[in-house]
Amino acid sequence: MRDCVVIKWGGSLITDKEKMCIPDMDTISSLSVVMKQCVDEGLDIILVHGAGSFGHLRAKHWRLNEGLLDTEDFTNQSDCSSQKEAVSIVRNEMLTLNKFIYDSLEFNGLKTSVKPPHNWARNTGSGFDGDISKVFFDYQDSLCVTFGDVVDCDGVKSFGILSGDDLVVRICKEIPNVKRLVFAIGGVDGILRRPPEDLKDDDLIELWSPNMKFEGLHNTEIDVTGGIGLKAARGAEVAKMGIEVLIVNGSYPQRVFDACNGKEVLGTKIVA
Ligand code: IP8
Repeated sequence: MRDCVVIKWGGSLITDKEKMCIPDMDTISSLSVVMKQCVDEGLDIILVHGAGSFGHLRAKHWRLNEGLLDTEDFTNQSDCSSQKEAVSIVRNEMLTLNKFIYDSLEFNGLKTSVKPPHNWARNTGSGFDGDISKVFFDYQDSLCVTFGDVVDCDGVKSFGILSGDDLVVRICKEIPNVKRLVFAIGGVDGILRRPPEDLKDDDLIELWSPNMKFEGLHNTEIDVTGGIGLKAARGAEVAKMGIEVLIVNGSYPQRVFDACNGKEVLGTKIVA
């Protein structure tokens, strides 16, 4: 059996996070080349991508992470006037972002199989309901891709945001041959001791375990999910299962390749 690597492309890496729905095509193309090289090296790859400016900005405006709210306290947007409309627009935005990624992977010769979570997952957090082994049945024949999404939820909540960081935990748990999990993130080399703006030379934490503190950057103005803190916590859950977990700067294709292939690389290794 080939080794399987689960990789998360962070939303801030693959989109322009300040401007609504603009992909970073250069980064998407260079990461797609790396995925092809990894498959050629003999790895099964499952790709999970974040939302960046395709999901977070509108989801934040309509507080979709809080579920259906009994309040009129929203400002209408020119193309959206209710939370329910926002749910379907954000789902479409995620499909649009995914199509850029799908096209780029296929262009590089990868047979790609897309699994939009709103079609198969329910509820949020890493304990969400969804049959991973059934949905990802073809991961050994195709490069399977899924992404953070708005999913239906039980009860009055009605819907919520399922982060790609939660999806990776369950994929690592339920796909039998996962050897490592790689978070390719934007703008930083890994987990930093202090926020990037106050950074000193030796502030990259090369080995991180949950008892270590750090002042992670989480842009709550923009993000409806958990930023680097959620990645660290979910990474630790996965490391506990005996799977290698790395966070690397996704703007350096060689680092992403080395991380996926278990070579020494600049970044943060997470241990349980
Ligand atoms: O960027 C968020 O997914 P993430 C999904 O992986 C939406 O946390 C729709 C905001």
